[in-house]
Amino acid sequence: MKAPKLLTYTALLLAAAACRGGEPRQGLMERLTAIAADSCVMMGQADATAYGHLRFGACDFKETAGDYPAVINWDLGLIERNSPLNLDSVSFAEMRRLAREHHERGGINTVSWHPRNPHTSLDAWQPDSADVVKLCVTPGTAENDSIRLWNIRVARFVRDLGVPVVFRPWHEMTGGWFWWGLPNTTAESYRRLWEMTREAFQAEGATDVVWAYSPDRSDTPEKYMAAYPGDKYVDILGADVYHFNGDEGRETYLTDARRTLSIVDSIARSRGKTAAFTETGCEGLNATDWYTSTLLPLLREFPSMAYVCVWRNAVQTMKPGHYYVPWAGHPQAADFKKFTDNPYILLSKDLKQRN
Ligand code: BMA
Repeated sequence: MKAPKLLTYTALLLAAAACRGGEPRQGLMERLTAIAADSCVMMGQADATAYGHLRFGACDFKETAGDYPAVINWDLGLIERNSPLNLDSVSFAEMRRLAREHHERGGINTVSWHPRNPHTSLDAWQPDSADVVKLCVTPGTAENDSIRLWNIRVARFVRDLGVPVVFRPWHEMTGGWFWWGLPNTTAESYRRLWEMTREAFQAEGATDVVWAYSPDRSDTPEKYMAAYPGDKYVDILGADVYHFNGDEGRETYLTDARRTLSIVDSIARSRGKTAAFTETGCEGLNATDWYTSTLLPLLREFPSMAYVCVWRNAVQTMKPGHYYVPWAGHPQAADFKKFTDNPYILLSKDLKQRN
């Protein structure tokens, strides 16, 4: 076991007991809070067990680190259309199986959702000159009908998983790339959109959910909180910050991530919320020894983060160069192994041992 502090260990035992006692949401919350309270951080990757760089069914993370990640993120994009496959060609049936399997081995599942634009039917990354969020939250519009139905489909999928998850809807809203981003709507409409999703989950009985707020990089607390739906709707304060431009981009990444995570850390403390680094990564690992030279020192500065999650390793024939974890034989495989072997970084087996 990677030396948890005594206090934390006790908290984890209590959390595990809460899980067994039939309070899945509470158990998950307590596990996250306990890890946030010690100096360790759980390591995660999106779609880690669904596919790898070479093929579907591979897990590059396990092949390189020797263990599964502690956290896996799943994306529900296209569930709103009742599609059998998500936007990255993972079947929802397989996703359900993999999420349950991950839960069984002691891991934590998180869920994101990139729904299509209900006004144009284009993908999530295509905002429109219309305020689509406003249309969604206005009763009587076609978009309102769509979003109500979509929320129900998401809620039912999450409920039927049968395992507690961290859900972080309407993420990166401080950037303008998604149709729900603040530059394309108002904070008021955005909050109503979030509230509608919460209401649908409640109505459908999808209650084993821990809710995460994940803006993009922020340079002030005001910017970070600009779309905050309110303490009663949020359990985890997160942030998504990526590294761009290889070695040259290192200082910019570190500066932006430090600034953002400091804001997350201090607001989480003041509001009694749990903090997490909900998305990060360096696409194609084009910065030298990214894990030990950049991510590890950054994480060491923010021991209050419960988890960190890097993005997916797309199958190379589908999206070449779009990967965030090295695969076996990749030049940074040894660096990643060194990172994951660090006692501060928790993988799946470390969680199992703690329970
Ligand atoms: C993005 C990219 C896309 C993917 C989406 C949802 O960041 O990885 O290729 O479709 O996330 O997983």
